Amino acid sequence: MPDADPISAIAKAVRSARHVVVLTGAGVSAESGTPTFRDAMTGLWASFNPQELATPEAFEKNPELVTRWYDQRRIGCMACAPNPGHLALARLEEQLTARGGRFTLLTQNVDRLHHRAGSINVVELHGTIMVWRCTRTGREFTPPAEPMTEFPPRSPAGGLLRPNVVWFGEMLPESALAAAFEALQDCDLFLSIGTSSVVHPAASFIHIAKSAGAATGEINPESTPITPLVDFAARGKSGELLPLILDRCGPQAPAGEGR
Ligand code: BJW
Repeated sequence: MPDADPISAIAKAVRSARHVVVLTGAGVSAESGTPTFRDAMTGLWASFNPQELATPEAFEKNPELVTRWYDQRRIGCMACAPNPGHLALARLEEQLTARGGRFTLLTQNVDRLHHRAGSINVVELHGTIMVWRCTRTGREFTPPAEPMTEFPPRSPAGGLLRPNVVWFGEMLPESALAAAFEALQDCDLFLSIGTSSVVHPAASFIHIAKSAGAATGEINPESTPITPLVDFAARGKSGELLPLILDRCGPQAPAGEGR
């Protein structure tokens, strides 16, 4: 049953939690100017479906198109800065760990904005767009900050380079899944923030947290398939609501990019 004042209820739950697990999605980066996954197609890309481009089959069929799309998104992400939602999550981690608690940030985002905000214990479930890997050798590369000039890009070994992200039908990195399961089984508060909760396995994480006895909450302007399951549903933008939660959790460290 949703709480009448979900912001205060979430803040109260954070204050008393021993281990908070936060799952984030593209909505958390929306206020930084990066389009959400399902809103990503504008301009030249308007006629494409992101769900069709984010697949190994699309890359195999048209590596030039897929790598152009990812490189444009990579450059777009680098031009964005963490927003108050990212920064509030980093401060919450700092507060919780300072009092001997645990904070685990499971992110589906590939933009690295949580790292840039100063979050430390971040698990990248879907990889990152900032690292690319050779399809021939598996070797990873961090491309320079400028747009790529060759599509599809190639590694020095001559193999095609692809973004080090997880596409539909691919397994999540084993280490990320193991870290997520361990944290979910240990947590006493689970918050799902800025995700449509339609992509698995992340969309099922709430069930693991609930089985572990954790309280659960959601922050999103819209309701999602997990809304009926949560104890606290806060409707609104994470960049506005997370700073309010932080304010109600205790003294605030100075804001700014990084720590
Ligand atoms: C705001 C806001 C603001 C706006 N503040 N909020 C079980 C059942 C059914 C299917 C499956 C299943 N298990 C596996 C599958 C298949 C598949 C899947 O889930 N398909 C579904 C579509 C049905 N999953 C997989 O294939 C996964 N692999 C896997 O499970 O391997 C084993 C296996 C394979 C096959 C069969 C069975 C098992 C891999 C999933 C990889 C997802 N990869 C992507 C692309 C990454 C690279 C890239 O970015 O291009 O990850 S897809 C895309 O979706 C991306 C995102 O991380 C992910 C989630 O999206 P997200 O973050 O929720 O974004 P949006 O846009 O959907 O939502 C934004 C939300 O923000 C909205 O709710 C807004 O309201 C909100 N918002 N502004 C807060 N200011």
